[in-house]
Amino acid sequence: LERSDLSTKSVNKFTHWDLSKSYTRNLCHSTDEYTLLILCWSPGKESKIHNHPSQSCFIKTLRGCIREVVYGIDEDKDHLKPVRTRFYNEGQVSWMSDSIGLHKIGNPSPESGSVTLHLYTPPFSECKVWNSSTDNASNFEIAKMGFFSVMGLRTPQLEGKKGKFALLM
Ligand code: 2CO
Ligand code: FE2
Repeated sequence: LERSDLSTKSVNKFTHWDLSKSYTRNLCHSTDEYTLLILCWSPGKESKIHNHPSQSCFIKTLRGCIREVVYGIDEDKDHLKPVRTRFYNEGQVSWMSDSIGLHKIGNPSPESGSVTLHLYTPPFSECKVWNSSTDNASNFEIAKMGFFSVMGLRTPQLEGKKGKFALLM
């Protein structure tokens, strides 16, 4: 992923923006073994805290900057606690899995959008999402992973739903 050098044209096909959301999830490719997504982050917005029921999640920042806050679960006190914060600039790759903890990702720039490439092995269709307004570790919902676009085409019917399913973005 670090060595990959994607052309602007190939990335632009998958960049779709919706400034009413923190980010959009755009599916590029998926097999039984892995899935490739491009996420477009609105200025100054961030995801909710979530997990990754996958062995590995690699994230490469393609444009702009991304801030990641990793959380651990304090089992005794049943609350989430921030463990570290890292910034990833263009070209940098991060790795995440449930063995590390939970995280939230955001775009620290108040002016510009950011674009990230995500490689998940194996793919997952649901994850846990925590309520940002509390640090209670039990206060999570199961979110369905929505897709704002698939193979470059808008897919309104596949976007995350409200109600029973928490909205990750
Ligand atoms: N995991 C989130 C998602 O797939 C994005 S944050 O990077 O792991 O929507
Ligand atoms: Fe994530």
